[in-house]
Amino acid sequence: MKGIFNIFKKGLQKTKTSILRSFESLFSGTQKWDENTYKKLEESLIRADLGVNVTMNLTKDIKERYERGEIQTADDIIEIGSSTITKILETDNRPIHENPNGPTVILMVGVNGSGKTTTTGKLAWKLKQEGKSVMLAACDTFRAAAIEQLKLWGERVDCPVVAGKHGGDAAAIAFDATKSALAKNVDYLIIDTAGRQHTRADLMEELPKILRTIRKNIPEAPHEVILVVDGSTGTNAMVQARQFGEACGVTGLAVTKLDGTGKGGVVVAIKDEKNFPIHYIGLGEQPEDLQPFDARMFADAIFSRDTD
Ligand SMILES: Nc1nc2c(ncn2[C@@H]2O[C@H](COP(=O)(O)OP(=O)(O)O)[C@@H](O)[C@H]2O)c(=O)[nH]1
Ligand SMILES: [Mg+2]
Repeated sequence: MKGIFNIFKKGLQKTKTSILRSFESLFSGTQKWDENTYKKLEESLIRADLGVNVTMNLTKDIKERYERGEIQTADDIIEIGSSTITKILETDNRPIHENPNGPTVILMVGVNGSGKTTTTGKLAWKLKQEGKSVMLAACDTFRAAAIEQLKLWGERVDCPVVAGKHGGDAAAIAFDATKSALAKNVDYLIIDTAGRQHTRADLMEELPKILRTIRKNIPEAPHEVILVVDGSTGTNAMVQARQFGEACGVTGLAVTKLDGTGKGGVVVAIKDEKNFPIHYIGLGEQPEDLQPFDARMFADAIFSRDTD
């Protein structure tokens, strides 16, 4: 457990720094706090990407407690921040569903560059570590390098990849992959798709087509539609969660690239507004850098002040 916590802590170092700094700055002057103090706190919480709603609620809470004389040191607000954020993050999470009657089909969606293919590879590795059999489907036929990238992950993780040609029909590959997953009786089929934007009508239309062909073979599939958002884009990740949440029947979230950025606060903002189950966070590009989302560990990693 200590090992995983250290990965979290290392990955979320910059997020931690930006949030802690905003709390500690409140104690840098010796004067009594006033409206200006709270305004500064609000500004820094917004800058830490916690979102307007969380920022307002947290500031109000801190203000009320300060006025009741309950806050003396930075540790007191860290405690309040930590428990508030843990509560938000803890709500309604669950592991990914497992279909007991055959392949569990997971569809990965998100904008270009968000980390879908990498997360697909990392998730395959994780499932294989758990002793499951996994098949991948390269349904991003739009970008030339995407098929090769997924095949490389297939080699690395040692699982079969169903792929077609660059520019080919993604729905046809999804059809072949579901058929093959049934025939080989694999535990998981993970379908990587092309990055889509609302402005790309052709890519947005491709998704319903993929869904239709999957369901010809496995009527209740996909069992999960995981939206992959790039956490390092801060509030942009929030926008992606809003747009895709409505358009794609998203069932859960993976937030990538939380290593080496100060933007982890956006996970709190997304959870507070959308309340998607957060399944995984990405803390790097290696197979073991996909971590199951653990609300308490996430909050502890942000708020722990020890330096080891
Ligand atoms: N540091 C870091 N890089 C990541 C992470 N996930 C993905 N990447 C990188 O982000 C880039 C885009 O990822 P990719 O999976 O190709 O995105 P896709 O277009 O959504 O399939 C690649 O260079 C990945 O190696 C992560 O969790 N941390
Ligand atoms: Mg990709």
